[in-house]
This record gives sequence, C-alpha cells and structure tokens, in this order.
Amino acid sequence: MDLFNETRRLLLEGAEVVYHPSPDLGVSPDNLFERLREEIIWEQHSVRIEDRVIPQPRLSSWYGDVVHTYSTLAQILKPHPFTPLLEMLRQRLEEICSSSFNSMLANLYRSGDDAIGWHSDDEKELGSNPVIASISLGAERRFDLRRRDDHSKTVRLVLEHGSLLIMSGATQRNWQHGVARTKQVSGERINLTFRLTGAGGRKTSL
Ligand SMILES: O=C(O)CCC(=O)C(=O)O
Ligand SMILES: [Mn+2]
Repeated sequence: MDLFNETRRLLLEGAEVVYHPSPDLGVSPDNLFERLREEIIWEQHSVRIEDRVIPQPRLSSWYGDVVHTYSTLAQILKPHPFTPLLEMLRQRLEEICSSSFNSMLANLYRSGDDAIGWHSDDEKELGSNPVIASISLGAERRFDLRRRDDHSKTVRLVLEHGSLLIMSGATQRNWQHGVARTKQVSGERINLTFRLTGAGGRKTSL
C-alpha cells in the first residue's frame, strides 16, 4: 500500500504528516550538515528516572529567541540565540510551512547506538495542534510512528539526507514517534525540529 497521497501527505488517521525528500533550504544538504556539525553547541543532556540521572543517548541543543528557560526532569536549559544560518533556515521553513517558529531543538545521533524513545511533542507550551518542522541531515535513519491508543498501528519511514518532515494538526495528540537504535547505521545524523513555543518548554523523553 502507498504510504503517501500525491501531496506527499502520509495517509494516517488522526494525523497530518507531510514528507518532502528534497526541499529547497537555501544551502545544499552536505554544506548544511558540515556547518551545523561545527556551529551548533552540542550538549549532553540528562533525564531523571525515579532517583537516577541518565544521559540521553544523543547530543542536543536548544536554540531560539524565547527568553525563558527550558527544563528537563534533570536540568534547566537556556536556549542559545539563533545563528545567522539557523535564522535563515527558520525563515525558509516559515515560508514552506506557512507557520511561525521561534525555537529549535537540535539532535546529534553520533552513530546507530544513539536514539530517541517513543514520545509525542505534546508539551503544553506548544499548544494543542503544534506544527513541527523537522530537517534530517547525514545518515539515513528510520523514523517510527505509532498510535497512542493502539501500539500495533505502526508506520516506518526513512528520513533521507536533506529531507523535511512536517507534523501538524492532531498528530501529537494521537501518535507517538521515535528513532530506534540500529546496528545498520554507523554514520552521524543531525536532526533539527523547529517549533513555536509559548511560555516555556519541557522535554521528558529519554
Ligand atoms: O530525530 C528525529 O527525527 C526526531 C527527533 C524528535 O522527535 C525530537 O527531538 O522530539
Ligand atoms: Mn519529537
């Protein structure tokens, strides 16, 4: 069965997910990967699970022009200001998505051992129907989606180098997503998710 209709919209009940394999981001994907690898301040963040503090299995960093701080269970994170390159990408994505973005979470998956567990981007500060614009660069990784109320309904995509995935509407209310560990990938992958954040942010997924 085709996963997409002709507008590259994923055919998922209760979700709006659009995949663009090669959007015009104003910079080539190779160049973007190299510059972001250098320029982003990659940090090791941790989450608290019961009484243990566990490092996330990836490096990450928050950027944005929102002056408040972000909190995880284990630490308070202050976003870095957008660089000119990130500001250019933000504006480009605003045009493509016809939406506003004021913050961005960057993830660096150093190898197939790095991952992000099942979660929804449903922090209250994102509002009820957030638009999440997600750029993938570097190694191709599998992106899984599953229904929150029926985990047997699972869809798998491969996010290609230079691609853009847009999740909007009720997607975060009805579906979870994640990037699983894999032995088949050894290269690095960068993921940027642009969001519109209100009065603060909270990340709790491992
Ligand atoms: O790496 C990805 O494609 C997804 C990252 C993600 O879901 C997140 O940071 O919330
Ligand atoms: Mn997410």
